[in-house]
Amino acid sequence: MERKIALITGATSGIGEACARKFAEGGYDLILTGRNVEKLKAVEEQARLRGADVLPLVFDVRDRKAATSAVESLQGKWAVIDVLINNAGLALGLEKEYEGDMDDWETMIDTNIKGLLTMTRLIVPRMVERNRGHVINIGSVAGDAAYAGGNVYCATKAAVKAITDGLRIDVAHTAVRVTNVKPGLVETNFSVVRFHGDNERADNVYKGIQPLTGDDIADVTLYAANAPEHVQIAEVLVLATHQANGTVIDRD
Ligand code: NDP
Ligand code: 8X3
Repeated sequence: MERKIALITGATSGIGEACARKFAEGGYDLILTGRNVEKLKAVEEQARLRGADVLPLVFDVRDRKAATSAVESLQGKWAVIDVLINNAGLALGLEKEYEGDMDDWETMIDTNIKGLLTMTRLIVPRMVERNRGHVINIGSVAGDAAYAGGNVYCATKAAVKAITDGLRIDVAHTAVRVTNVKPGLVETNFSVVRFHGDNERADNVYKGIQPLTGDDIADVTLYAANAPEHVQIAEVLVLATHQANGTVIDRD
């Protein structure tokens, strides 16, 4: 059977890295994208060991020119993307909105919203043309409601919901499917990045609760991708068992 191709942004860590492994095991060939060449090589190796043919692409999703030339460089089978996983993203800081760092805001908006839009705009036209494809955006429970200090990050994930819902409407005349996977607490590098490398503060986020893993989210993502063609998993909220929503978390 012909192997499908998935493109994963932010494949160098956490959920993106787990998706690379799970999709490789699931029989996909992979276009892995990220900024860190060394980490990308390591993930590429893991995916190859699991049987995938891999094409690495190094670019920052905020760099529209670099993203465009990377996508335009795709030749042959690599130009036919079956699944786009818009995963690259981050939170920076947990300050009150009136005290927040405006550079952090810009980075989150440029990555989580504009980067995701850039990849969508570059890849979905071919899906529409072929009447086949699947866009899976990694949103968040943070997009459902703001939490203290979440302000701009929560807004970016609320935007991911609106952008995902909007795309689903715009491709409803085609067989292209659109999914918003909304994780809760997942232990990855996310909190280390959020707290600018403060590991102790990052560890505290997952204290007293068994968090989700990148693999848990990758399993759900693969399930959505592999659902029968007539089934569109529009949205899925995946929480840790002792987490009720973005703010109610029962800790030991
Ligand atoms: P990680 O920090 O482990 O991974 C984030 C990935 O995104 C890294 O590969 C990172 O690359 C990449 N990335 C960040 N900025 C850019 C950029 N400008 N261009 C290209 N790649 C970039 O965190 P997660 O795996 O947890 O995060 C993945 C997604 O999941 C994010 O969208 C996040 O918002 C979302 N999410 C995470 C949750 C969690 O609790 N962990 C819960 C809900 C949603 P690099 O190493 O170069 O920085
Ligand atoms: C990541 C989940 O609740 O830490 O989007 O914002 S949360």
